[in-house]
Amino acid sequence: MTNRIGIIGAGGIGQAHIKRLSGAVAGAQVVAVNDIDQARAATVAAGIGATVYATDKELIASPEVDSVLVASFGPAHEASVVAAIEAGKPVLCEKPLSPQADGCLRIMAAEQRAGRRLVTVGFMRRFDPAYGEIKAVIESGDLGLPLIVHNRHRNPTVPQSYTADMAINDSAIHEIDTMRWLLGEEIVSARVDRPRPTSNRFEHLQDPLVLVLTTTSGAIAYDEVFVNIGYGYDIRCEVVLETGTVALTAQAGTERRDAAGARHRIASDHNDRFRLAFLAELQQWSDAVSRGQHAGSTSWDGYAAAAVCDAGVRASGTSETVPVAMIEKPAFYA
Ligand code: ISE
Repeated sequence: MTNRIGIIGAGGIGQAHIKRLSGAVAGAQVVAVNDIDQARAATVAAGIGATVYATDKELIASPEVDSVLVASFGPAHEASVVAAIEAGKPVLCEKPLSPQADGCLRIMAAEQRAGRRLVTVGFMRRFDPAYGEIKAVIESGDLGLPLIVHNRHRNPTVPQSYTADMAINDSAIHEIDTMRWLLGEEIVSARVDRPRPTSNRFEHLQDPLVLVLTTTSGAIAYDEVFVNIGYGYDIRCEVVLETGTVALTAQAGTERRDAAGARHRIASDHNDRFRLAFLAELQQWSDAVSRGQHAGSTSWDGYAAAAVCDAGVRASGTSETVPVAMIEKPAFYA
């Protein structure tokens, strides 16, 4: 059975997903598009022969739509995700599930009322083969316990609309989820260190910043978030364990060597760097929808990440270590 998908949000990430779903994901078809910008929705829909819907609610209610992919602006996610849950339709929501933990709690409440897991959160790094190898090394126990993680999250640039909080709840949220997933434990506190900012930034941004996370067991994860580094999209992660380390290597498959030296290509953006991860994520989600099952990260994962973001945002601009406030994990998400 083909999984007929409605896309809410036809901006950059929405269009990238449409491209992937239209060519490289088996058993999936984008049949409907909605965007706050009607003209953009019409152009994108015309390119793939999909129907345009004036509102997210109409798209969700349409009988031609089996499942929904939410790729709109973060603060708009909650309303669309809750509507999809209430319509009984599986939904893949881009991160953040909601920029604040409160919004995620309301999503979890709606899902529990519906009585089945319908929400998957777009934490695509969980599908990256190299991160998967790091997880396998940690879980093997061969190098002992993980003690410290050094992360680097570098973007070439961001638009002026990128707010200060987004360094945490739109960018660092990837490392926050990755740390929970790799280490298999929750994050209990957050602090934000503020080095001298680059002059190549918008005045309203602290760029770079270093988010310092502590886990239940006392492991510490550092996350350098530098969203205007200029040279490319550079994601790094090194885990320090008791008797060794394991890290992502340079992502390019080849290295060029010539009279000018040795060098390799650096990814341009997240679609480039996480190409395989995005494809694997979409394929797993679509296959699960077709089988009437849930797969991948849950609303709980979206909530736990948002709770850490809340602490990180509160810690920004202070030198405080802010505890992460979380509810007990409901049995529904066990
Ligand atoms: C963006 O929304 C993403 O999800 C990218 O993966 C991330 O690197 C970037 O910082 C975010 O703004």
